[in-house]
Amino acid sequence: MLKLLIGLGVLLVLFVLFLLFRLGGTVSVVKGTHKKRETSANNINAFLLPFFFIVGLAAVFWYNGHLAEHFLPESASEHGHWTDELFWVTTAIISLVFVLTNGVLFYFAYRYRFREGNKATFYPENNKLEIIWTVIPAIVLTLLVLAGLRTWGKIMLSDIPENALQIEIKGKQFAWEVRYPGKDNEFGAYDFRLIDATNQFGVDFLDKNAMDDFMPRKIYLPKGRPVFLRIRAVDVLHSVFMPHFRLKMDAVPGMETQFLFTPTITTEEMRTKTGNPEFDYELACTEICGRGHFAMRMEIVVVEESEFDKWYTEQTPWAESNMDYVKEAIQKRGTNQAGLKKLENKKSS
Ligand SMILES: [Cu+2]
Repeated sequence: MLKLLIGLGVLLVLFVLFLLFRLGGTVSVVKGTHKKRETSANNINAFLLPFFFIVGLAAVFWYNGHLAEHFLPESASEHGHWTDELFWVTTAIISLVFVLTNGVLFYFAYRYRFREGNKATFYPENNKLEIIWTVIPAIVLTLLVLAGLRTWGKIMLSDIPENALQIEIKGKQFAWEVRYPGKDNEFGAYDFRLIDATNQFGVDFLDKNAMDDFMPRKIYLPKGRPVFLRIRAVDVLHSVFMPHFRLKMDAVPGMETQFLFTPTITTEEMRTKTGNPEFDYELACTEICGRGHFAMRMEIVVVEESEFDKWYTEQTPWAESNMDYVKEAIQKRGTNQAGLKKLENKKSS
């Protein structure tokens, strides 16, 4: 309803302006001034230029103010604050320059509108002005790019800390799967040729490190501890997107990508912060990867480190809950006596 009213209002304003324009023409004919080259239409148009600029700008700021409630909440990762800061500094500079330059542009169109007897000044060049508006943007842009590069380096090139939790994320049409390395903190080897309906990760059970790997339905993360993601895809390009952590990294078939970050706010804390008791972090796919793309969502739960450790030890290794499959796989392809023994012990205990 409101939209309809606004639409009608805009139409009405346009209609009134049109009438004024026609009226101006008629009056000038009656007055006998229509021979003059400076008409009221010229003045109205000159006035409308800055008028629409101001109205349009006000509407943009008003609309953006209303959009703010859809913005992401405070970053839940350490590096997210750096990228947010970069984003807002850049946006502020761009907005300021946009308002200034366009303000001048529309004001000049009004100020120097055609008037009877006015004569244009011949002004072919001004080197000083040219230098100023080349050098200042060059310096500002260089500083912005350097700041961006520094931040990128800090996020992407830092060493993986000893205590980092390693998680493997695999994208496929159309689901995410995650693998934790288990108690030994070492992932078992994998081979894409071993992928089948049961063994979705293609884990190689001839590797003893594979025996305690587990694949939960949700991603659990410890607050305050670095997390190292190892990202893979099996079919097409997918993209690991965790907006609340300001994290995005493509999942590429045949090539492992990675991301190191530190969660700083637990799910519970974020629920309090956002005032939304149903808030959940999520992993989504940002690559339009096919028909079921929308289904690529996985919940992320951030908990305090002690709670995380408890959860971690409670998880059942995949090999344990798929014992028959693993035994068969091992017998078919070779030996992993240590692994088999471990499984047997589990069974008898
Ligand atoms: Cu996808």
